[in-house]
Amino acid sequence: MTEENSISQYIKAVIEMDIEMAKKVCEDAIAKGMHPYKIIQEGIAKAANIISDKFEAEEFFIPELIMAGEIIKETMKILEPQIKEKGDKNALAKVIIGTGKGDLHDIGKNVVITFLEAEGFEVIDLGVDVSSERFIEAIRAENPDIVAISALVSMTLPEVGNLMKALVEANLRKEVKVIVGGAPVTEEFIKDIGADAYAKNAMDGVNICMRWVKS
Ligand code: B12
Repeated sequence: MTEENSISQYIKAVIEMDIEMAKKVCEDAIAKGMHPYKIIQEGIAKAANIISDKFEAEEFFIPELIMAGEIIKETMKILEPQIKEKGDKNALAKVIIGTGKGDLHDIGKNVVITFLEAEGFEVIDLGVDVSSERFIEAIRAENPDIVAISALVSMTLPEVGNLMKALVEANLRKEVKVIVGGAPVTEEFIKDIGADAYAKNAMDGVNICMRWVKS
């Protein structure tokens, strides 16, 4: 099977909610040497978008969303050790990460964590539905270099704006770089709220963090 065939088979398995097939295709692709990032970027991301479109078109409902999430999580369990193995191991900097208030999506955040750790960052994960107060408390306690926020639902975006205001009020804005990711986030939004960067995927996000640390 070519890499492109494996990717299409993987997407098909997710859409058909066939968890065993998705895991098998993923394991076989890794065994044949495919880079785990290719499966995330071309397999998981495209499958998630197709699920998303079907959800919006009311062909799929919450149970399918939950099942797709489970399949993606199981796939990540196969990919995570591979990503960590391939990464650099230079101690870099400390990152505090969390999914913003009102948002329970954590798969994308966890992918970002895997990539950061693979590159040698120390990561403190605050989990999901993290309020500004909780971020501020953790920043005071942990003194990180970078704060990373994931936002998958539009209603969480104002909460990310609130966190930026809270950072200024707590006199912490100059102490940390702030990066935000997730489907509804845009460059314009980042400028509006005064964050430092937006990344459309985990790899771009980690590259930005590496540039910050090395400059
Ligand atoms: C799986 C899924 C779920 C699962 C989540 C399981 C889990 N543990 O995360 C469940 C079933 C729980 C769920 C629930 C809901 N969901 Co949902 N979900 C999805 C779906 C299909 C895939 C998300 C996913 O895991 N993608 C795969 C990962 C790998 O990609 P990713 O998250 O985008 O992350 C990548 C990048 O965005 C980026 N990134 C992400 N975060 C960060 C952070 C930083 C710092 C950086 C640098 C990069 C970065 O890097 C990641 C890797 O490259 C999306 C559709 C989509 N296209 O995103 C809808 C989607 C996000 N969900 C949606 C909705 C509406 C809901 C619900 C409100 C449904 C409901 N009526 O109950 C609830 C929300 C509950 C809540 N309060 O959060 C909407 C959001 C619409 C919007 N703009 O507001 C979407 C877009 C579907 C849709 N088209 O309607 N969902």
